[in-house]
Amino acid sequence: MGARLDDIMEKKLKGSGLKLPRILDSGGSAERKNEATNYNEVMSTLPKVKGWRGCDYYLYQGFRYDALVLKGLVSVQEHFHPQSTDIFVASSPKTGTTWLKALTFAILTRSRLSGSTTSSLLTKMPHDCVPFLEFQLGDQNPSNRDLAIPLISTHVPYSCLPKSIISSSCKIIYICRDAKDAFVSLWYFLAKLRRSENVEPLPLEEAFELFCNGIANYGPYWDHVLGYWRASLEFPEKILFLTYEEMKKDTAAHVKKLAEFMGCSFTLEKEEGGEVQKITSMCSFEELSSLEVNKNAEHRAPGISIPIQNSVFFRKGEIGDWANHLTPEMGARLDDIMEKKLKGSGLKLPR
Ligand code: PAP
Repeated sequence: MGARLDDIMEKKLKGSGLKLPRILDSGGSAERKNEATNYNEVMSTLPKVKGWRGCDYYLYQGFRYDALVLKGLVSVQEHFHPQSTDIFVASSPKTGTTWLKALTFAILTRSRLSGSTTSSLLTKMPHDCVPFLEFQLGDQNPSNRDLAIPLISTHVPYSCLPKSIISSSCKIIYICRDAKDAFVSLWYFLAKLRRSENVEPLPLEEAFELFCNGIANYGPYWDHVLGYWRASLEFPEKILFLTYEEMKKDTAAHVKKLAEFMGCSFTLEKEEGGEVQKITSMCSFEELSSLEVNKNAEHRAPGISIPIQNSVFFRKGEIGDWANHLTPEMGARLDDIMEKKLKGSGLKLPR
C-alpha cells in the first residue's frame, strides 16, 4: 500500500521538479519494510529527536533507536535467519537481561560440565556467553556464534524482529520489570558510560521526562512490554513472559520453568541432587557480581569504541530501588502512565 501511494505521488509530481522525501515506515502499525535495506536511506528519511546520550533517536517502525542500534536492526531484518532450535532471550534494556542470559546459559550447558569442567560463566561475563542479535549477528555470515549453544539475546521489540524469527518455531523468553526500576537502572548505566567518555550525564529529571514520553533506546517501554505480552498470549508455547520481580521472589522455580520451556527439564534425580539450586546460586547477583571477571574486567561492546567495565551491568540488583532516586510524585506519574498504557491488556506488572 505504501509503495502504491509513493508510486502515485511520483507520477503526479513528475516533471514539476518537486521530489518529496519518503518516510520509511515510522508508524507502529504500518507495514514492515524489510526491503528498506539501505541503511543511509533509512536514516535520512526517519523522524528523529535528541536522545539521552546527546545522540539522535530515530523513529523506526514505531520505536526509537540510536544510530548504532538502527544500523544493526536494519541489517538483521534483512540478513538474519535463525536455526530452528534457536532460543531468543528478549528484553527492554535494564530489565534483567544479564541475569536471564546467565540462567539460560547455565541451564542449557549444564550437561556439558563434568566434574573437572567449570562453567564459562565463571570466566566470561554473561554478555560474552550469549551473542546479541542486533549488535553481532547482522552480517550475512556471522562468525561470532557458537552454533552448539542456541541462545541469542535481543532488545528488539517483538513487532520489529526479523520476519524470519517471527515466522519460525523458535522460542522466545521475555523478561520485563517495573518501569521505575528499569528507568533508574538505565539512567545509572548511561550516566556511567557518559562519565567514562568525560561527558556530563543528562540530569535525572530530564532523562525521566524523555522516558515518560517514550523517548529511550528501543522505547516506548510500555509498547515494548505490550508487544511481547500480546505475542505470549497468542503463542504461549513459543513465548515465555517473565518479570524480574517474580523471578527474584522464587528463582529456583523459574530455573525449573526455564528448563522445561527450553526443552531440557531437570530429572527428579538431578533436582534432588541440588542442580537447580546450584544454578540459582551461581547466577545470583551476589555470586556473579563478585566474580573477578565481572568486578574488574572490561567488556568490548560491539560498535562502541570505548571498553565498558563489566561491573556496570551489576549495580544493585534490587526491587524498588527507584524510591531512593525518584520523588514519590515522579513514581506515581510513571505508574499512572504504565497503568493507562497497559489497561485492557490483562497485564499488571508487579511493583
Ligand atoms: P542490559 O540491558 O544492559 O543487559 P540488564 O542486565 O537488563 O542490562 O539490567 C541490569 C540490571 O540487572 C541492573 O539492575 P539495577 O541497576 O537495578 O541494579 C543489575 O544490577 C541487575 N542484575 C544484573 N545481574 C543480576 C543478577 N544476577 N540478579 C539480579 N539482578 C541482576
